Amino acid sequence: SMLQTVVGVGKSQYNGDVPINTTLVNGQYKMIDDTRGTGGTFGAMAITNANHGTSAGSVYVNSTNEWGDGKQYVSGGSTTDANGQTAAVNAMWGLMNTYDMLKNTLGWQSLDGHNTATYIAAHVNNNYDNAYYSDTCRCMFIGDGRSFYSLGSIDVIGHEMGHGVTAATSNLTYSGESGGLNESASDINGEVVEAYARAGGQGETIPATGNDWVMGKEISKTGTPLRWMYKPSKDGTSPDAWSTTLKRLDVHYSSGPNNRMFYFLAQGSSADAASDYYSKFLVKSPAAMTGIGLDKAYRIWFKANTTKFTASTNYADARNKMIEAAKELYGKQSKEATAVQRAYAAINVGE
Ligand code: ASN
Ligand code: ZN
Repeated sequence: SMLQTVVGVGKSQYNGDVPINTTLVNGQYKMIDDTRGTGGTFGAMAITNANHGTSAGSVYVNSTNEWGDGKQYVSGGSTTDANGQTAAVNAMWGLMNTYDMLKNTLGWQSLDGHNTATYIAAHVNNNYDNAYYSDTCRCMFIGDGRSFYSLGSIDVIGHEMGHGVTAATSNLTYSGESGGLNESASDINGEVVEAYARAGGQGETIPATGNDWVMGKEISKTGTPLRWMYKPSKDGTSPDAWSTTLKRLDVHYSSGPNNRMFYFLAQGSSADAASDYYSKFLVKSPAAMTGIGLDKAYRIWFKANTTKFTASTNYADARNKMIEAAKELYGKQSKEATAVQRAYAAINVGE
């Protein structure tokens, strides 16, 4: 390639000083990482400044290779100053780690598996309390937040980019039970990227620890997460187990039981923890189960979502396809396949 990739210093908001890849062009540094992804809108992975609009804007440029100041963006401040760059640093760090987790652990290149470059646009809209993925641009937009801090924590970036992986593979329809599974796929991706990043962002396995099993704690001004994977009902709305009414919920709540299944699969559960919801649904008491660790749990999930799920997969299908994936990866009689079965039984799907 014609571009020269260099390593800059980014002062991130959530992860301290981080090494970020940039590109030196005619004496100026651009927030383009030419080592991750090809093609796409900017020819390589990039971070842009939406500058309070809703389109991508232009790639960040700086006269030195030191970026940001680690502080929350202040509304009304210049978006070309250090404060404006901090959101870009958050974005590049999250995106580098998302890319590396997928590639180094699964051999999956970028979001589509074909290494098509993606980008993140920071400072979308004004005081915007959300972040979102768009499949049109294969990119993500990050708001500065008002009731949240800037929505660029590792788990949020891993979540949004996870929508890109799902869009390129199973393409789970974003409503009903499949929508809940789509959201859960993104929460799972967010936590796995978090675990990978916290362990140093290297290696071919997902570390067993490092993630917090809650979504959005870092961006929360009160310290209260958006979602609790190990016990979704802590948000006051998400169910802990599947039921026939699940499909009517917003996808950010119907994701709950699958998130909990994934937590049990990775981490295990006591009968007590697993049976919390039965006070509400009074079905039966599930057995305690031993987890198989985050690495294996994620490999099974990823295989199922990228090669077995379809747009209309529901919880019952997901359970069957997850068992199939576990058998293919670890053997027909494997403890991993049994663990998948138990984890789904613990959320009232199958037995
Ligand atoms: N941040 C949200 C999400 O990725 C945006 C949305 O509601 N789709 O789920
Ligand atoms: Zn989502």
